[in-house]
Amino acid sequence: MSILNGNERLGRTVGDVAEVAGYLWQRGWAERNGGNISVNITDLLGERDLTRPALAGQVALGRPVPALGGQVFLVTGTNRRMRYVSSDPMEHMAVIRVMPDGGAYEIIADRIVKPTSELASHLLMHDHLRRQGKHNTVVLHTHPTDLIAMTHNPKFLGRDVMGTLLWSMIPETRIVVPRGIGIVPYALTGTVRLADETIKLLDDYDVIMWEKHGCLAVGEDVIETFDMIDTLSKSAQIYIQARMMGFEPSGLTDAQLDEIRVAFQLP
Ligand code: 2HA
Ligand code: ZN
Repeated sequence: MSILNGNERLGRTVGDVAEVAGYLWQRGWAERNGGNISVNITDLLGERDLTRPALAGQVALGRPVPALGGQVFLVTGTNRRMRYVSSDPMEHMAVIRVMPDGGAYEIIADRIVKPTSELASHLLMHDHLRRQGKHNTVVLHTHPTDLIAMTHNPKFLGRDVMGTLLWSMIPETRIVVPRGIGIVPYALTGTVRLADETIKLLDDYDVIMWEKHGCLAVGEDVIETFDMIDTLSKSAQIYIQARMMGFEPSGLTDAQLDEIRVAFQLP
């Protein structure tokens, strides 16, 4: 029986993931199999689904994730295209359960879709967030063209430089991405090093840029994580268009940004 049968809350979450996967494709942020999404769905499942038998053997994790023992995740499948996740989500997503000791996982959904190549790093991030007591159940990684382009200029890679510049393009960005963006220096995709460098920034930021690669956001739902990246991209577009018109945009002043911070009770 399908894991979706009669589970309205899970059905809604899968629908949200499909909706966002479609946006990522339409935006041109998800070429081929670019990007991946993972959602902790444990709280959406009843006892029967939480304990349903595995479809295949356990797969060991290079680094254990002890805080995730018994937790169940919906994750995009390895080599699967976002454009097809959008049109047929459960054919292109895996449902996995972490073993009680956090040292391995098993696939438990109706058919064997193998999880994203970035699964180990997604799980390390979920493990960190859970140990911090955060309610962030979603990790979203995508390839926004405008934001990635900015990471090719060393002048934007200093601490809080890019985040502050993007805040200053439009008030909405200060409000929707109140903690700004962290920058992880270039590291090979899929590596524990990239995950570790990202985790170091997760206490301070909800959105993190991976230099010359992409963007990662964590949040309480997948729509919210998309909205943060979408808003940053809007700011990047304003910056780029001003530059294309031949001038450096003046940006909101520090006093104007501070006024927004106070008015909206932002951190
Ligand atoms: O899954 O985007 O970073 C494809 C990627 C790897
Ligand atoms: Zn990527």
